[in-house]
Amino acid sequence: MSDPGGTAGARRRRFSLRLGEVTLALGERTAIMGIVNVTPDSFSDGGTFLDPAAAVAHGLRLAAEGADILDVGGESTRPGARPVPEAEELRRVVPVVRELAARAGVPVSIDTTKAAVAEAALGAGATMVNDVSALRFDPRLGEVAARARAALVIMHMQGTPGTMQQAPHYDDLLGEVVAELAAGAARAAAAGIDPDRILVDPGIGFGKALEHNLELLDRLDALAALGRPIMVGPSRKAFIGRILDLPASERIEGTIAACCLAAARGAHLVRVHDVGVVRRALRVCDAILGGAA
Ligand code: HH2
Repeated sequence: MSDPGGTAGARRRRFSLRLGEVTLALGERTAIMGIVNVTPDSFSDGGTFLDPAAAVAHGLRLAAEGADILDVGGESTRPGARPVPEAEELRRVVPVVRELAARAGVPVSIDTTKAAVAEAALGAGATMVNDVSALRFDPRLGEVAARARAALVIMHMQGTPGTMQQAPHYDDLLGEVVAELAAGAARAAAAGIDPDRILVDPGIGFGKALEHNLELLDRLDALAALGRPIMVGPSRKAFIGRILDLPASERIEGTIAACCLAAARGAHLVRVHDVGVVRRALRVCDAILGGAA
């Protein structure tokens, strides 16, 4: 599609992201990461996909609905969540990653903060690591991702899931988030990860009050200063529930609104539970923004 005003290029820089055998073009249209939570306690779908066969079927459905990447996680990071022992997390995610990597036809990401879990998942066919701690929790995780030549998502979180929502405070929200993401990207590069394989994420809901989440989404383009693709995960989160006074199961329209706004503010990749409806909404947004529908 033509871009007479050059606006789409100005809004979103183009990147190509290597994920194993697949090269994902980022920036032309908004890419989607579909969420596969193999957990009993995730905030919106805990327990639904704890059975490996149900998780695999769900992942295959999300891929058929248009997910560009599937993100498999075995530990909830919702506020106050209990840490999951490594052996249990391995037991939950590895069989699901193996099946999806073989059958889904799209790259698989592992959502973990633990090096041992990442290592096993990468061995089972994952090509991306989504670390909500930005390499703060497990010093070995960077090395593991580097050795496997995996892509790495560096996400911003103030504190830890156990305490992060108690009293989030920032003197300069955007400045602090950008600086901490830059520090995370530097840790990744020091661990040997190719800078071309790093993505950044402001961590919606991770040590953020309502007004912080709203400002981060509205000013997402500030993250472009980091020179890396921008990922964002607003899906069904509490800030939407606060605005609409609705439970997680009824936050789809709010999720779509947040994803469309994020795309217009420069997001390359959105991480969502409801892939089909978000895909359709983003096709319209991307057409308006001058990218491929
Ligand atoms: N949000 C969640 C988990 N992982 N990763 C990135 N990069 N960005 C996010 O915003 C993000 C994430 C929380 O959502 P969910 O996985 O649905 O819930 P839970 O952590 O309760 O399993």
